[in-house]
Amino acid sequence: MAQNKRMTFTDKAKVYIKAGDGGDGAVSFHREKFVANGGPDGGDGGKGGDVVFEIDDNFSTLVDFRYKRKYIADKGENGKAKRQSGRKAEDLIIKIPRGTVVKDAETGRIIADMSVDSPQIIAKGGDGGRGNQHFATSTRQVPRFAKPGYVGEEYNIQLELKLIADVGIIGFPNVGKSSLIAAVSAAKPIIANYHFTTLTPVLGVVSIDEENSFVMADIPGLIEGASDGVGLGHEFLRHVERCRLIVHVVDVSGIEGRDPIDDYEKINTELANFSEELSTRPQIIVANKCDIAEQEQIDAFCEYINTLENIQTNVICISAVTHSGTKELIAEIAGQLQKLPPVTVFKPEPKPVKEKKQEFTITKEDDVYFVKAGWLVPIIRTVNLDDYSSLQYFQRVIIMSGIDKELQELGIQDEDVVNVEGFEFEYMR
Ligand SMILES: Nc1nc2c(ncn2[C@@H]2O[C@H](COP(=O)(O)OP(=O)(O)OP(=O)(O)O)[C@@H](O)[C@H]2O)c(=O)[nH]1
Ligand SMILES: [Mg+2]
Repeated sequence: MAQNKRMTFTDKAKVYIKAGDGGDGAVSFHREKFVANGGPDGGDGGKGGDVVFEIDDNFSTLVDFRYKRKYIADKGENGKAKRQSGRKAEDLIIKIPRGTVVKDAETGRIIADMSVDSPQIIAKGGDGGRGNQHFATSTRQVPRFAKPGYVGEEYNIQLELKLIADVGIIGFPNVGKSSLIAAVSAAKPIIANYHFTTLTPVLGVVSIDEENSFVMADIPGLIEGASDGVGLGHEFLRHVERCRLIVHVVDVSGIEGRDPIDDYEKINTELANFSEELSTRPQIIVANKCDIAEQEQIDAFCEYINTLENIQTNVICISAVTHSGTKELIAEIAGQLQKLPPVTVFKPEPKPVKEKKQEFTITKEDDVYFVKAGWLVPIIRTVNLDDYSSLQYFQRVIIMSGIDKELQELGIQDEDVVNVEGFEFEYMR
C-alpha cells in the first residue's frame, strides 16, 4: 500500500523537447503583365516556436511529465512570393511546478531553475531562412535558391523538483515531524503512529508576526542507510537541498526503544553521505515528545549536544502534541533565518562553447557512397539543382564539413554516385 501511495508523488521526470525549425526562405520572381524578367522577390521564412517553461502553482508534482514525454514546438511558416515573410510559429508554453530544476539529461548542465516567476526559454526556435530577394548581386541577377530555416534547439531534459522552503524538518520516522508542522502552521499532514506516515513532502507557512512568515517543509522520515536508498528518505533529501536551515527532530522519550543520541548521529551521517554541503547546513536540534520523556532523558541528550563542537544553539525542548516550547522554537528559527542567505536558486550553467559537431557517417554499398548526416536535410531540401550558386553553396558545405575529404579517403572516383540522405548526385572533383 505504501508503494502505491508513493507513486502519486513524482518529483523527477525525463522528457524530450524540440523548438520549432525556422521556415524556409522562398524562391520567387516578380511577375507582372508587360514586365519581363522581374527581380527575385522570395520572402524570408518565419522563426520557429520557442519551448518556454512557466511556473504554475496549481501543479505540485511532475506527474504529468510521466505521461507526456515529447514536446515539440511548431515550425515557422515558409517565406512567400512578393517579399512576404512567413509567419512566426507560436511558442510552446509548458506549465511546471515551482522549484523545478531543468537539466540537460546528457551532460547534467543546469539549463534553468524554475523558482522565479518569469517564464524561461528552454529551447530556442530556429530563425527563418532568407528568401532569394536577398541574393541578387550584379553578377547573379537570377538567384534560384534561398536559405533553409535554421534548426530549432532540441534537448533531452531531466526535470527535478526541489521544493522551495526556508526550513526543512528531518528526523527518523515517527519522531513527530508532521505533528510539529501541524502545530506551527496551517498544514494538515497525516499524523499516525506508524513509520513512513508521510510519503510526500508537505509545505507549511509559519507566521512569525503579522507581516513575516517562513515556509517549512516536512519530508518523509530518514533511516539508517537512507543515503544508499534504504527507506524513502533519500529520495526526498533533495527537497531539503535548498533549505536555509534544517530542523532536526529527535524523539527524546525514546518511546520506540531507540536512543535519541544514536538517532541524532545516524541522521547526520545520512546527511553527510547524501551531500557534504548539506551536512554543513545550520541545524536547530529539537527534542520532541518532552511531555512523555523523563527529565533525566532530556538532560542526558542536552548534555551530549552541549559537548559537541560547531553547535550554535541549545537544544530546544518541545512537545508537538501539547505545543509546549513551539513558540520558542519559532522565535529561534526566525532569528536564525534573519542571519542566513536567501533560499538557494541554482544558476543556469552556460552552454558549452563548442556546438554539436556536424557529424556524419559514410558507408559504401554496391558502388554507392551513402552519407548519413541529419543536419544536412534542411539544406538539401532547398538546394536548387538548376542554379549554379545554389549548387556551389551545397558543395561548400560538403567540403567544409569534412564529408568530401572522407569520400576521397574512401577512394571515390569522378562519376561515382553519392547518396546524401536520399539525395543522389554524381561525384565530380
Ligand atoms: N506524546 C507525544 N506524542 C507525539 C508527539 N509528537 C508526535 N507524537 C506522536 O508520534 C506519532 C508519530 O507522529 P508523526 O508526526 O506522524 O511523526 P513523523 O515524524 O511525521 O512520522 P513519519 O511521517 O512516519 O516519518 C503520532 O502518534 C503522534 O501523535 C509529542 O510531542 N508527544
Ligand atoms: Mg510524518
